[in-house]
Amino acid sequence: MANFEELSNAVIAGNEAKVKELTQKAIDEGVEAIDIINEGLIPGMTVVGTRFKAGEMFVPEVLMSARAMQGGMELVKPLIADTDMPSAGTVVLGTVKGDLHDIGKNLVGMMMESAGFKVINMGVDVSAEKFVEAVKEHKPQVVALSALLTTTMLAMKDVIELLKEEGLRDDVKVLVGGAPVSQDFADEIGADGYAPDAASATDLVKSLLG
Ligand code: B12
Repeated sequence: MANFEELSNAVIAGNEAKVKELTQKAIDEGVEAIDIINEGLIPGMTVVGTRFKAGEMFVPEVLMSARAMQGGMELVKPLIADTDMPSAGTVVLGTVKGDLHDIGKNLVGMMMESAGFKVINMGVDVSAEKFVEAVKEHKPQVVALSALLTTTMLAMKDVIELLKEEGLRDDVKVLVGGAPVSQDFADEIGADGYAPDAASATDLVKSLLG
């Protein structure tokens, strides 16, 4: 009988070796890959999100948990047919043009992946044109934009404007974040949502997609 709680705890502790060991053990015991994900890995990461939001866990620990979770995911993923993968939706994520900060953006991506979203991580210094291309190619439900500079946050507006010009604005929810960004700014540029941290960002995506 698989011990899902022990697996969750190993994710929370950020212990990648332990997560891999317990995941492999569960696989060997014949536990369904989907159950390992839904009952072991994701609940662990959910606790991490809650603790991070409450200020009880910090960025380095969250990164370790996310890495541990991904270690487990790598073992189970090949066992699941693509169509069976629980996908909550697709998110195109990137840091806007002119901006090279990616630590927070990657954290947002990892949390969203941990919550079951497919994340297309476009990297840094991504132009509005590239975001639009990605929307055409991947047909995501959400476009998530990150900016850490007061000078580059304006590029978020460019992405929204270009989505409008291309007639794609109504197909996606646009989410913005990063240290200088606020709810007021999000409203001003016509974004659908703003979140102050990675855990809230994941909650927001879930609620936007209802
Ligand atoms: C690390 C860092 C760098 C690193 C980046 C490395 C990397 N790979 O990311 C390096 C050294 C490269 C760098 C360069 C520069 N930096 Co710098 N940098 C920082 C620093 C210290 C930390 C940023 C960080 O990673 N924080 C930790 C993460 C986890 O937090 P976060 O990014 O805020 O992300 C969280 C939330 O904002 C949110 N979030 C983030 N993205 C998104 C997206 C969505 C959709 C949502 C919903 C939420 C969300 O969730 C995240 C997790 O909870 C900040 C200071 C600070 N306190 O922010 C300065 C800071 C951002 N940098 C600054 C500056 C000025 C620069 C430079 C211009 C410096 C220079 N003169 O060359 C260059 C610019 C380069 C460029 N073109 O981008 C200034 C910006 C000032 C301003 N108001 O514009 C800051 C504020 C420092 C300061 N006080 O002066 N920097």
